[in-house]
Amino acid sequence: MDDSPLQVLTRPTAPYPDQRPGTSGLRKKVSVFQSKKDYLQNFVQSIYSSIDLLDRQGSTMVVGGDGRYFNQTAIEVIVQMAAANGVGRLVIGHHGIMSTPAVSCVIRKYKAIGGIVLTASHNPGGREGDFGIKFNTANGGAVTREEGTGGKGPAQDAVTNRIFQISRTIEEYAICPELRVDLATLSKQTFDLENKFKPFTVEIVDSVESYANMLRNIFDFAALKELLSGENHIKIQLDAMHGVMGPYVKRILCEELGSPANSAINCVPLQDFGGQHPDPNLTYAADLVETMRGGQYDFGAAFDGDGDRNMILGKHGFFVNPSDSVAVIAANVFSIPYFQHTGVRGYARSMPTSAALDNVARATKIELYETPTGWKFFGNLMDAGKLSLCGEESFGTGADHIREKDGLWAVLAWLSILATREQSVEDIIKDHWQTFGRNFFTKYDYEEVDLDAAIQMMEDLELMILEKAFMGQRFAVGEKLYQVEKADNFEYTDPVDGRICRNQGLRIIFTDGSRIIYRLSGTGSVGATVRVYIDSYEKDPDKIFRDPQVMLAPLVTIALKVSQLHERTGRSGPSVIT
Ligand code: G16
Repeated sequence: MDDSPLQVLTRPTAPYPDQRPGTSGLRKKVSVFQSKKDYLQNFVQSIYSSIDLLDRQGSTMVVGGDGRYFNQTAIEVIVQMAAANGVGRLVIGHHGIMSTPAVSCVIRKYKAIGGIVLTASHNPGGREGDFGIKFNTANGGAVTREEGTGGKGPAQDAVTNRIFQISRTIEEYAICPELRVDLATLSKQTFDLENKFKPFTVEIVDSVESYANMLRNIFDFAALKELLSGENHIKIQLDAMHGVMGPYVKRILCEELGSPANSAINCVPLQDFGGQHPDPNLTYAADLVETMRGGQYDFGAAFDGDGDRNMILGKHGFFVNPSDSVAVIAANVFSIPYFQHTGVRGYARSMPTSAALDNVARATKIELYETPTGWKFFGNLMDAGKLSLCGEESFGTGADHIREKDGLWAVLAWLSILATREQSVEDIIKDHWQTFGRNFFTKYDYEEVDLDAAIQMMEDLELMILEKAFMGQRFAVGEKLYQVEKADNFEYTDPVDGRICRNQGLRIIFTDGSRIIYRLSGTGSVGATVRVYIDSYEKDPDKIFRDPQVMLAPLVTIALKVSQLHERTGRSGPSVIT
């Protein structure tokens, strides 16, 4: 290593108006980061500047990404700017790769002041794809969009607002342009800088090991090993979709728990995810669904690009709806040793997620929180000791062991339940519906819709459903009759800090409890993604096994009619149906 101290430079820059973080960080096309001068540098400087200099100086931060195109380039810049901004130590994943849950785990393990995660999650990667960057705070959780806040209280100080405000007025950034870091070697690298700060250290770590160690303390690995490689072992198929999860799946499921090597597929992280959407749903993980239909495997799962999402499948491709998944884990919570030790403090789901979890909470007399979309709302509750287990319809499931949703945790939770109950996935779900009733759920996603048309539709829809006359309105479709009981724009008062979050989704709730919800996604990068969620409860044993699309067809008809979604957006159908 060169002994001469590295130069620290301050470079002039000009602000961009569009660096407001969305539901989960700043997500844009790679070309935006590449073609707009200092676009990345501006945002990274805004992150560092949002942290008090006193807290930043000599601090530890974590950096990792899902390995997508531009990951390495961005890490080089982040490292050079960390050194110039007084950060004392960076802990970085080997080759710059670290799953989102592992970043959360490593931030907590190293007691870092935060971390930078480079991912656009389930959005496609590659030169033509998306890139993303988000900041996680010391609790290991992401900071996200603070839309619709009440304007009073802690929201004004929220980190995300600070980052955005700084990005709008930024004039310069600090960087050590000559600093070169070796991401390929597990090592500790020290750099002397020609400024007042102490030497700057970079540690390249094996994040798989830290993460695996955490899981060993949550689950009964001996029981899981018996399930996966014992005498009566089950056969599983896990699809890492060429995202970050490959090395984690290989090490934990195959090497440690003994599942055969061919039970894990697409395990080599690729910069473009093999040209696919690394999104674990029925549309984008269709190959896995097809394989599972063959009946050769008892259990299947897929992960997204950064490993926080999961999709669970049973034999013959039996689909576990994510809203049901968290409810089933809740009903079987004591199959997981972690919860035996900690007990269960509370459950939570995002508002559009079906109310399946509510049924378990009610039956077990455990508090249930209904939050806006965005994992950070769960993090607040967890930090306050109010929440143990939570989930979202968007294929996110997790617990208070970290502050991100956790795909592999969800898989091990399910495998723990299979090991305890010695039943198939399908039987477990069907038993669950028989016990608690079933919340039929579907989601229609309309991706890359014209932004203005989508915003106008939402505005008009809001005006209409908030009219007094809409209340009590009846809708008849075939034999079914629905009457509106309540319609609003969902508003959340955080029970921890009293913060009010408004405009979190338009809801139409009918007298039988069925719901239609409309939201604009905060994670897309092109135009708008309109999401329509439908949830309807059924406890009649003769009906609970029916096809959700058939059961929910009347509500879908109403949802499209009320919003005029197709007419307003020029679409004839959704891009993805869950
Ligand atoms: C993020 C958030 C989730 C949210 C999801 C979808 O997940 O962490 O809480 O449910 O986006 O958000 P939207 O409906 O606004 O697109 P991820 O996996 O994309 O980071």
